[in-house]
Amino acid sequence: MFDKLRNAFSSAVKSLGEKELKEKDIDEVLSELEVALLESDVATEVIDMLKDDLKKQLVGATVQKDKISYIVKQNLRQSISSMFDAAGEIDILSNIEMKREKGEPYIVSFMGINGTGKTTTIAKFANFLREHKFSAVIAAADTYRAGAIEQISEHASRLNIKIIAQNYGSDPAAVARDAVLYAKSHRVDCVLIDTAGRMQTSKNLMDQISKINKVVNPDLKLFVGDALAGNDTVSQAREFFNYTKFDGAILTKSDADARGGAAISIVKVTSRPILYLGVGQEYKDLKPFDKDSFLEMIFGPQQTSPEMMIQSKEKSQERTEQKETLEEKVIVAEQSGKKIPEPKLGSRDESKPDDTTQQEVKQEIKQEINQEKKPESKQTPEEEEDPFSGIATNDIEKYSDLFDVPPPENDNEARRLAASIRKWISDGRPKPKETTVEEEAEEKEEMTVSEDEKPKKKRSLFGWGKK
Ligand SMILES: Nc1nc2c(ncn2[C@@H]2O[C@H](COP(=O)(O)OP(=O)(O)OP(=O)(O)O)[C@@H](O)[C@H]2O)c(=O)[nH]1
Ligand SMILES: [Mg+2]
Repeated sequence: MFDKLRNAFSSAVKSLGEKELKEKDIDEVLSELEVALLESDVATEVIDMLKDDLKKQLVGATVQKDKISYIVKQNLRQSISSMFDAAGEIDILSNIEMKREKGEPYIVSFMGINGTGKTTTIAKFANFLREHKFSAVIAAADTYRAGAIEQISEHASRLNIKIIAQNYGSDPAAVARDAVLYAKSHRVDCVLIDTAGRMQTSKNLMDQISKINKVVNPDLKLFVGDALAGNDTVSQAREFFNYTKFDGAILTKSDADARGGAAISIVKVTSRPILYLGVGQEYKDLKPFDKDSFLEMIFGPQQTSPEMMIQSKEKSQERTEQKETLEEKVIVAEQSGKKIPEPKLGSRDESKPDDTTQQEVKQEIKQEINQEKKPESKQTPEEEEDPFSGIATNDIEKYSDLFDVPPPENDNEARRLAASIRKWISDGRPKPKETTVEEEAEEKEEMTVSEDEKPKKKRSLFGWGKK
């Protein structure tokens, strides 16, 4: 009887405690996430890369057992968020302004595979520039695809913007150069270069685009990717990046039935930022990319996970949320070696100097967690983890013999049982028949066992009824 009880006690203690994360634990959580990422159009190759990164970050981390899923998910979200941050931002309007002040045009080339939306995006971008009081000239440098020159000319005429074009088959780099010369001589703020999306071979296309870039040396080389391209996005982005070292990307067709995971693929493969999203077929349908709303679209709102919600039924919602956020920060701090995410609680100074060591910040966060825990319990952390801490083994043995106690089946039962043993000790270790009627009534009141679960024997006093 005693061995069984002791074993059950120790397993109850373990389940309350911490665990070192193994690859297997992370795989379990990631298998659910993988489906969600695939459904969001993140390329499979990129999902594998993200999984590997996450394992490198988390394997060996010590986490609360019941929070593994939450922590893995939050770290994935956090590492994608950091990836976007690391790609940086480009303030195009300020850069145009700076060039204007020097009396030079700001040159932008748009490149991407056929049909991704280059020409449409140029028209939207010209409209966006006009709204910000910048003038533009368009270079019709797709001299390959039939209809390409007419298409961009139509947009230019609707927007009342100058276009520089030559015949089909002429040198696109020469068209681009003419547009730049026009901009310089007419003091136009911006040159927007439309390029072909397909040539006889991919190599021809890449050579042509490389030549344009070499001749006019754009201030900004933009890759136009299609949100619907899924797995193809990776190979497209990689190939264009290898040839052109583009500075940023625009993701089109984000309004269509796509969840935008292609943005993750592009940033992961190229470490270049997504600058704008195409969200429709009208000129106004170009929106600056916003990382936070994007992450929300992919992962849902940043809040407690369902398992946290369940816990919060036992504790107050607010306390649980605060504790999870802080514990998450510890894991990120310990494992990623990256800057600790800013607190959501507003409790720490956001302007903390950059040279603050990880160790100091970790310590600070741990203190926050401990402070959070204090009002709830006066016990030490060890005592919190082990409900039987401080109770002598022979008291447990005696109690189990006297009251014929079966092993607890979960953490709550273990806690209740430990409390009952403590009370029994403080009452002077009474034998079963010594228990007074009042005491029995009092203890019964503490129990939450339903009528049909109530054991018939005296051991029902100690509440190990199944949930
Ligand atoms: N729904 C939606 N459609 C878009 C968006 N951007 C472009 N399109 C459509 O995508 C199609 C192709 O757009 P284009 O601008 O011609 O694409 P392109 O990259 O210039 O294609 P090529 O010239 O063949 O290389 C057109 O029907 C556009 O209207 C967008 O953000 N949302
Ligand atoms: Mg085009």
